[in-house]
Amino acid sequence: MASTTLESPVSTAWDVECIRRDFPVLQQTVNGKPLIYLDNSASSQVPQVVIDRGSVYLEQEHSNIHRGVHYLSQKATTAYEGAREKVKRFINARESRECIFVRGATEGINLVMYGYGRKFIGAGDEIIISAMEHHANIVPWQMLCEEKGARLRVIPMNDAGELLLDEYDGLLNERTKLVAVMHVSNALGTINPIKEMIAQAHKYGVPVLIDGAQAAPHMPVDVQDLDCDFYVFSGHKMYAPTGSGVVYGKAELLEKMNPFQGGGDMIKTVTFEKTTYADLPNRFEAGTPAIASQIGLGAAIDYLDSIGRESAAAYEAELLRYATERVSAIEGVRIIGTAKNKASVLSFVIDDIHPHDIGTILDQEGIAVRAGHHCAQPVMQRFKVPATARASFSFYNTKEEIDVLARTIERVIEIFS
Ligand code: 7TS
Repeated sequence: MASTTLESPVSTAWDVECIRRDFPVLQQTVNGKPLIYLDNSASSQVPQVVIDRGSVYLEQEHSNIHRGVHYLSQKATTAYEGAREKVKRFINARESRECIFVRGATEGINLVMYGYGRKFIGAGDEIIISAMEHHANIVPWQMLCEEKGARLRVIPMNDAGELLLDEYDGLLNERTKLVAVMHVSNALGTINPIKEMIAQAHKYGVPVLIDGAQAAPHMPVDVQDLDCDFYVFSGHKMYAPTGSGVVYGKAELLEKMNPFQGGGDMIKTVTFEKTTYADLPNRFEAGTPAIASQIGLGAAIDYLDSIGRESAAAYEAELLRYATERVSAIEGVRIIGTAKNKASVLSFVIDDIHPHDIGTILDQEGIAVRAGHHCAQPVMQRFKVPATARASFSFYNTKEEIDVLARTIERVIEIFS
């Protein structure tokens, strides 16, 4: 079984050993074993070029942005705004001012909740989310519903972890004021048909927010082609440092929204009587932002461009197919999330063994997976499991690592039998 898949044309075209050399963290051992890092959905690792870009900033450019006429401030501002240009190209936004820098997807969704939701959603209105959302795309909307007397509606899913689009159709109506759905599920791996879902919502004039935290690292994203109204993602899941992230919003919507936070850099004029706000994107970036992290995000985008996003995605698809084949063949293992269209996530449970025990034994072998509810408790409830073990892949993982994962899962079962 292994030999046929190892000879696939995609895997031979992708020089994974060369790619791995770009990531210093992967060169270490854990518990005396080579690190096998399969927790990429939580945070991916950072390549040397991104680390180096951060060092250059800290060694030669560190200064506050936008406010200074002096040399260093101008250098920092140029680098920070340069990163915004890279983000614009990365997601094909019309204009860079449509790309707001935030700390991550969570802050991005909260920004839209405060700025758009609190202004435009009221009593009796409805917000549609899906049954597979991360808590980051549930809780802010629940808070808004509670505050405003609005109602949260939930698109259900089938046993494979695919959204029921007929049900979605039935939920859309003249009371719907926003649809907020994830592009790719962090707990199940499902890739949702968001382009169709966005078009469907637009028939009712309803704007759509896409939580792209698990999509941006794994597939090309074109916000104009998708025609989404908002798209949010985190840098630390796409090879950049923590503290970086983006809210894309259509300019005409961002222009109408309330600011998220008040403070420096987001104003035009301030008197004690009245403040006027800055233009986009500054209006949504109060205070000193995570300058070093966002510059790192720009460097991570350059890195992804340099290795080829399409080839990386094809290699990751092959890894997922191989891992699914190997792990699902083990007796007693049940895969949670078997959608036809999936990306980079393999969640599983083993009869009578708690996922935390699986995670602990895997760790002893140097294998990093995540065990828990993955901030998606409703998904766990839907599949009637307390938690899952989750292996999540990146283009720097190998089939040999998946072989070690599969063998170690077999050992876990032996230990507990
Ligand atoms: N949305 C999705 C789909 C996510 O997977 C996550 C984080 C978030 C939002 C929140 O991102 P943050 O960067 O603001 O924290 N998901 C995970 C995970 O699956 N394991 O750890 C974090």
